[in-house]
Amino acid sequence: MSSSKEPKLPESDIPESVVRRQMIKSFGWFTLAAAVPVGVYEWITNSPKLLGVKKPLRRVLDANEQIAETYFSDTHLVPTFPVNQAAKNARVNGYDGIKTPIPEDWKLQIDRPGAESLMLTIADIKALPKHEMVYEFKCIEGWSQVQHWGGARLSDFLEKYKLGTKSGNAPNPDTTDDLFKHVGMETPDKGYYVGIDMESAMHPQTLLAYELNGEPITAPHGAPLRLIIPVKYGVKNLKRIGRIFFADERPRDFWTERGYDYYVGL
Ligand SMILES: Nc1nc2c(c(=O)[nH]1)N[C@H]1C(S)=C(S)[C@@H](COP(=O)(O)O)O[C@H]1N2
Ligand SMILES: [Mo]
Repeated sequence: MSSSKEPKLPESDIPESVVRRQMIKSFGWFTLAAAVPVGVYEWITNSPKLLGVKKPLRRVLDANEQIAETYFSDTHLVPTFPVNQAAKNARVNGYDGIKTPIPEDWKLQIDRPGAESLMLTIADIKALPKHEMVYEFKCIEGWSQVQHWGGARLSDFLEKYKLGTKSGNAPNPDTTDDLFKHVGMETPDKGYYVGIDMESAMHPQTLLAYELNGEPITAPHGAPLRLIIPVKYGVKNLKRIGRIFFADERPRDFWTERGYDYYVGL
């Protein structure tokens, strides 16, 4: 992975820790270990990002994996906050799949087995009921921030367009066999991709988000449309969605391929 071609996106207030992480990514582990003072070396060896999920967190994830196996069962809501507690400048983290300009002809491609792909516009998403949510966004690297997001519920979207089922009917709690087990999402350039278990996808706080702090999402935050999924760590909150598809097998997942737990639930 190279970050030498870091994009010149607006709002390029990249925090130092991100720069550090990008350095680690591009220099590689051994180069860095050989080149930096001991204190920094220790900081790195203590970093969950490089060593994978640390043990105590790991146990929580395993418990969550079991919960996540039961469809529609996990409707617990993450805590929400008054809007004035939201960060005015939301932190930016991660540019994989968004290093090029937003495609001018951007459409949301939805692949349905046995049917033609749907090609939707942002207006189609905005036509769904809008939900705003202020909650604590959590990155697995160890930072979190209270942020204010707006968009359509993914569950409303699946319902309206009759998606996520093998029958082509709207999802129905009484016929969970009909649901695909996973939702896959990827950026238009396929440079970043995630797989989400269907239960978490259907969670009422999971949004196809197009607003941050009441304004259209900016490019670094994933314009024109991104996933906001509070029951997962940041890694699953894919920015700039290009395509959505459904599968029983786990869709490929960018950070799982780099050593993270697949579910990374909170
Ligand atoms: N396309 C894309 N989406 C992404 C990432 C990325 O590198 N590329 N990084 C993820 C990670 S690790 C985090 S913490 C969040 C950060 O979202 P933000 O930049 O809006 O804070 O985006 C997630 N979604
Ligand atoms: Mo993250």
